[in-house]
Amino acid sequence: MITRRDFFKGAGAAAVTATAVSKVAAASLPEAVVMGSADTHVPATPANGRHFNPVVTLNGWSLPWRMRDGVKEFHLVAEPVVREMAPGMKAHLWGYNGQSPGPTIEVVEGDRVRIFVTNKLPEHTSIHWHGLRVPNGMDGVTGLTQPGIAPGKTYVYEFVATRPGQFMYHPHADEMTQMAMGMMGFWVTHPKDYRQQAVERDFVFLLSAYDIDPGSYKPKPNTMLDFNLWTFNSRVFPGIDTLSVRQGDKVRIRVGNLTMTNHPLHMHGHEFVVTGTDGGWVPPSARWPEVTTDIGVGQMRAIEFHATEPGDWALHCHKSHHTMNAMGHNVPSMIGVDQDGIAEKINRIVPGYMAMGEKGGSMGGMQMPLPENTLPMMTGEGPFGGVEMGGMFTVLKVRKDQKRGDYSDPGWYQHPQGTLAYEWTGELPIATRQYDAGRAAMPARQMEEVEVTVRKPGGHADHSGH
Ligand SMILES: [Cu+2]
Repeated sequence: MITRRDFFKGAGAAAVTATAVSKVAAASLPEAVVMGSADTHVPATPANGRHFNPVVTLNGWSLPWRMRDGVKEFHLVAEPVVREMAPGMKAHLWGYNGQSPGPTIEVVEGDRVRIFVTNKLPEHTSIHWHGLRVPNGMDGVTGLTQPGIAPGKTYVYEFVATRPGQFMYHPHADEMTQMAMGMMGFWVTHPKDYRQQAVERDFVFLLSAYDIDPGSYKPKPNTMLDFNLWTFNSRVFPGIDTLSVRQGDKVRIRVGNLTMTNHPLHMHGHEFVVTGTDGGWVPPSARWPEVTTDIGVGQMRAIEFHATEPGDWALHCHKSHHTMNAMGHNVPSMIGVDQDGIAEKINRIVPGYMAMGEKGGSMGGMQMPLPENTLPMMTGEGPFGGVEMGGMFTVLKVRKDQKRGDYSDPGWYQHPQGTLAYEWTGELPIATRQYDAGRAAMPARQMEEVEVTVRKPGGHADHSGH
């Protein structure tokens, strides 16, 4: 739900020092809309300006604008926020308009855009429009193209959005701290003609990483590499919403990486093509199929595919330590070590120590209750038990009956008979197992005979026939 708050009531304290904004100028500021929840908000059809097909920000929202004399005016407020990273864990971050990441900004190629940026942080900031073509003085690099925006002040950025595509915004001021604290947002410039490169579902999210000690709330801004929470839009599994689509939909997923390492994003069940980067659209003749695409630091990728395969398909970073939450890091390997009661003993000397299971790291091996505001390192319940994942992991849900414009979670996939892996009990089940509905039914007995025949060395069966 969007909570609209009167900017001047909300900014009472800041207004005292806001000398940059005169009373007359302040009266003409667009309202600063604030988001109170970390749910996915499906944007409405644009009320004014040139038509476009809005994107869906995973666990996020798009910033409303005001049209004034043909200029699209947005108001971003840089401020401390409380972001729920998953149910059971809240992080005290810095962000924009109530959340981290900030709202997605959507404009159309050719739009004149004016963005008011109010700083409610305890230190100066600026905004750089990553990938956008802007006049040099609008590039937002503190010290190089502008002074930092002091606490309490409002700056105005104004330019014409030209090249369509996917972009990001983030501070170019005390960057290490401000990005480690969650300051970033997605930007989409839609093509002039909304039918160009149109898809049925267009998802966007940013990759960000945090170092938040178990039991605490604030990220450590000096961490260079050893982050322990790997997120899609400052959410971790199982707190990340599903990507729910209708079978047959053409789907685009646009991802930007503002962490300090690369992320090979892997999708199950479908192959896709990389159709765009933050540098533009890839010419069709230069595209190739993938099931994993590596997204480097400061890079963006747009991938596209036809969601032809119904089911619940994992979509995740392929670095396995990026699909776990904070508790799993800096823990020695105890595989094969009998550690009965060892965690309790060590805990008397090293509080917070958690033993990794002797048979691996699964939940059953955990011997310690979690500190407050801490997520289990591998978690999430599926229809068949624990998913044992965290971090950068979510599920692409492809359903035949998912309605157009419906992004809600359709629940767990019901696998048609004969399409589910099953436990071997010594013989094939009596019921005929059909992998493909189009295939002719074959009694189990007969299938067994075929198996036996093809496995016989030098047998009469011709392998090429199967
Ligand atoms: Cu990763």
